[in-house]
Amino acid sequence: MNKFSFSFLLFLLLLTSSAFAQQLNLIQNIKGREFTSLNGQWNYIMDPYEMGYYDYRHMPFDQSASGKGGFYDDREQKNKSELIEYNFEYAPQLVVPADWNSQGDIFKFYEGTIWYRKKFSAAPKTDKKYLLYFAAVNYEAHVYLNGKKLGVHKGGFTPFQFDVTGKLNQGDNVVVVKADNTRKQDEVPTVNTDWWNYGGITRDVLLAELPQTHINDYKIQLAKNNLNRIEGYVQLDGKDLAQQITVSIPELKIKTTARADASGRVNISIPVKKMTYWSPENPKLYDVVVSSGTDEVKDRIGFRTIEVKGTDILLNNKSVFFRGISIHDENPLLQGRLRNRGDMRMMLQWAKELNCNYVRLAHYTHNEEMIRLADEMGLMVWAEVPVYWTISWENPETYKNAQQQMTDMVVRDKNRASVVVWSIGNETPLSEPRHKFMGNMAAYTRSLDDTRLVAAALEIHREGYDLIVDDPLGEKLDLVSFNQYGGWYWGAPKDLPKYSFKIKYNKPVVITEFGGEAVAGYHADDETRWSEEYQESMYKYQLDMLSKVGALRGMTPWILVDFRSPRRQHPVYQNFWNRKGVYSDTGEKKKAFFVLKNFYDQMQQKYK
Ligand code: GCB
Repeated sequence: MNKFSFSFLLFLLLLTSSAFAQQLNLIQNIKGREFTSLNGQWNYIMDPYEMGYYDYRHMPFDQSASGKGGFYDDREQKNKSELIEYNFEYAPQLVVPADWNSQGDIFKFYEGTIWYRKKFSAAPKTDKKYLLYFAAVNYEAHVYLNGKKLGVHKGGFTPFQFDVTGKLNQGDNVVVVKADNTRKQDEVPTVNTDWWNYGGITRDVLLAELPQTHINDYKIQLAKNNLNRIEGYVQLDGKDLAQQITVSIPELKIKTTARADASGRVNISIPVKKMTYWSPENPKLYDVVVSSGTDEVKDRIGFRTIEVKGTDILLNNKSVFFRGISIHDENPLLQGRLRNRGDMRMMLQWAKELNCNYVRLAHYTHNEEMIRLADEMGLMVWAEVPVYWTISWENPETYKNAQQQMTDMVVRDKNRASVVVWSIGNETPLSEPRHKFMGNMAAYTRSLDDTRLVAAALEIHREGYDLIVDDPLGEKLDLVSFNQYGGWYWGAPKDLPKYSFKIKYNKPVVITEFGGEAVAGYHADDETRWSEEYQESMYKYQLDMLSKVGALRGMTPWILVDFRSPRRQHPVYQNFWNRKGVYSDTGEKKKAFFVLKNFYDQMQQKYK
């Protein structure tokens, strides 16, 4: 090992341990705790010049000697001569959780800072601990409680929290959030994406009340490839750590008790004889109760194994075919992010109508509620981080950020049976720095969770009629997954059957994307772009071509529903919509829907 690679390894190790510290902090199953919701109407100030953050010399107020002067002071004029150039009390309101873009034309293309303010009442008790929890804010959030800064979080799709014990007033409190969705090259995602950059407090804001020593985290899942053993851990947080901890699953007559070690941790290993395993056909969830001397948390957990053997994917030891579809976190009817369980159920129900047993939640971490619904409704999930296209491969901060987003996703969703694949990224271009970055991401993700598959959406290259998959990253992944747009970005649909795949790896092939655009209700012959007939025939030829891949074990065509993207400019057909949905933006099924459903019906019979 040369000096450079040794120091790089050391650097990675350091990153890993700091990420792990964070991992231990993020609370598991926030909605299973005592909490007050801070959702609802928040006053807001749109601040494109960030005058609420910087003084006229462009120095941040919150880094000045007094720490005061910013909008987070939430001041009001007290006498007739006082000058204050903002006022939250008279400011208009935005709904939380929700992106701002879908709440008025003025916000549609807005990228920058919006300040949010919420007043709430609290009655903090001296023997309790309090967490202020944000399920997601896009992209950079500065959070202030009663005029004092709690901290900053970057990353638009993962949760974060602050310990506010001792910081809450009896009675009136005020929380101010500076949400900034400015795109930047070195961030994750980077400046260039094919989706709408929805800004704001897009997911729940909760104030949790916990016992001083509480159950902070737990993993209760089947051991790797073992249908007969539940394995995992429970982690306490607080001062009084050496407590008795009990994990019980009443329906299975399981009850196991052990004392936590000095760090508050108990590893669990429970043999199981007879249980109903979770599957899309029977998405069985068990009530699980974790209790300690001072705390108790209830959850609903499914148990299943997932593994790869040769070119097969085995769910509970049985070969499966992933009948999937890709989904963005967007409700086309609102033209905004999914806001609640109703929105999410609609999307997953549409996938079920297509006879899916699997969804790819692209291209970033979706709402925890979405994953919980997938658990309930019986849909396996590919979960992804926004390492998308050409991010800054050589910037260590960018790597750290990507790794942190993976940590937070795995920490949050590790008890969800539906999640079977962790995806480390999408369509990342080949280069040495990228191989290093992505290779490290793959190894890191496995170190966080060895019970699920690790994958990425790769690209192909073409030589004549050969479609070649030989990305070196493929060696480090469990699935051969790639996007290919034959019949849309290259090749005529009817020529697709002439192509054949040359795949270097002997692993299950799960195609992450193919597709093409169609405007619902526009009918023409099958060579006319944008028509439903074009998309329909392209799907037919694609499926003919793909059926010849012996190792084909699934796919998630692009995409369930038309979605909004600033990159899609055609004034007649697109108008800022990417029209590759098999459903239109109003939920109409296009002709391609039926081609795909028919194929999935056949696959369901074949893999019975
Ligand atoms: C892709 C991307 C996806 C785009 C899609 C398209 O390969 O992964 O995010 O939206 O192509 O429509 O071009």
